[in-house]
Amino acid sequence: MASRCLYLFLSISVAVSAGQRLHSSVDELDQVGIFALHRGNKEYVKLLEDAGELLPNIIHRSIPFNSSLERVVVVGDVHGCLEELHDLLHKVNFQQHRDLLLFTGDLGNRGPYSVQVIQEIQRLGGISARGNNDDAALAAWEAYQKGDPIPLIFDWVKELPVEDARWLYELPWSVSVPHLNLVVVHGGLIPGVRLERQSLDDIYEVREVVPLDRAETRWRMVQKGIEEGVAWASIWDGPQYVVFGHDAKRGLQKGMAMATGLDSGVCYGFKLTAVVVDARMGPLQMQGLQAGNGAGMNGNLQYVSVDAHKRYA
Ligand SMILES: [Mn+2]
Repeated sequence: MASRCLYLFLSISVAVSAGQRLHSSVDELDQVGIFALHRGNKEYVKLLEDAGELLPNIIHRSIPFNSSLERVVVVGDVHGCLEELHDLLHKVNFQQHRDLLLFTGDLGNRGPYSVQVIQEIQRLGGISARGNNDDAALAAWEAYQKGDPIPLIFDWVKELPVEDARWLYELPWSVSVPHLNLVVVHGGLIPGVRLERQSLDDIYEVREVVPLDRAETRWRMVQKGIEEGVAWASIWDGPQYVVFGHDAKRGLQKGMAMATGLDSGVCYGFKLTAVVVDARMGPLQMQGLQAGNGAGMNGNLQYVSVDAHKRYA
């Protein structure tokens, strides 16, 4: 009964309509049963039918200009590593009154403090893009509310209070800071496609793309495990500067024209990384044809990393 009320509550409080047909794909790095499959998956579609379409009110969030904003601090995939998040925020001297705090998503799973990370980000006023693991955690949370079994990796969602689950439901697929020409997503963007026309699955899933035509003007996400492609960020030329996560295998990706990859694998015992953008130096733009050194771009990007305390996964 309680969970029925909860579903009603959620379906009323969350606006419907992505205006986009979602297709299915599987993240082979997340071998956790049906919860690694998301909105295109039949099981999940059933859940959506039961609960209404659980899309956030705002799919692409945009942060308005604020003259007191001095820096944007974008943190890579935290994966439940709360201690390292504290270390990193201390190292960048995060100050809530002047810094905008953004995250590339995948806040929980693998590390030891998933619930606490989700609560700490809210306490700090942080805003996260939605990761595939965040979406899968929501599916697990829903299943648990219904009394269905959930995979061990999602055991932490049993401790996730409803207000924190609601916050997760509202995670947007992208967070933009238009006056800095900056957009934060979890996976990436398909080159040549406007942000609002991107498939929602692609945004939190893509790592590699393949060309759709010989001239390489149009691209799509690879079929994972079937074909090989190139890192989408290596051919992304804007218009926005994209900061993303989701690619711990490649690790920190800098030096590209218009994108930075921040997943430096903290839960695997490597590093947690942030990029600090000086908000007073104007929009992030390519520096003519010589672009390609993201670190030097306008001099307004600074990378800061801390070591993992241990290997968690
Ligand atoms: Mn991911």
